Amino acid sequence: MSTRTSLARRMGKVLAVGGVVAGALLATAPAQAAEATVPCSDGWICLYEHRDGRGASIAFHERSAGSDDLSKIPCPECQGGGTWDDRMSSYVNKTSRTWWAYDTAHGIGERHNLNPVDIVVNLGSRDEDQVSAIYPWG
Ligand SMILES: [Ca+2]
Repeated sequence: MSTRTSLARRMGKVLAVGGVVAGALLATAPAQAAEATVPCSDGWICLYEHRDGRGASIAFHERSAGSDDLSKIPCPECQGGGTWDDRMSSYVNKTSRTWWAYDTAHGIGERHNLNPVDIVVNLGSRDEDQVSAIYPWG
């Protein structure tokens, strides 16, 4: 509990400085990433590279602004490297807010509502690997 809390605090500090945070800290736990229930701390929305919370992950704090352009966030842990653009396939939203995910950077294109939820939600097959921007709403 204290470890997870301090991790969240540290990531929150990074967020406050950089605006966004890459999920390297969460992604370095391969043993946990393979489990059906993926750890995601309260107050965070966690995005996953693959369905069922598998693969690399990235987390945004509920007080952050999200990301206007996920191609600006590197994902060295992702399959083939690259960035978080067109990567997300599942998520857990442990914030109190609905988040908006867009298929195109800068909030353009099709929007998906990511409502608060404690379990991993897979995007539809048509929507996975499409998200390019994500913002908290409300
Ligand atoms: Ca896209």
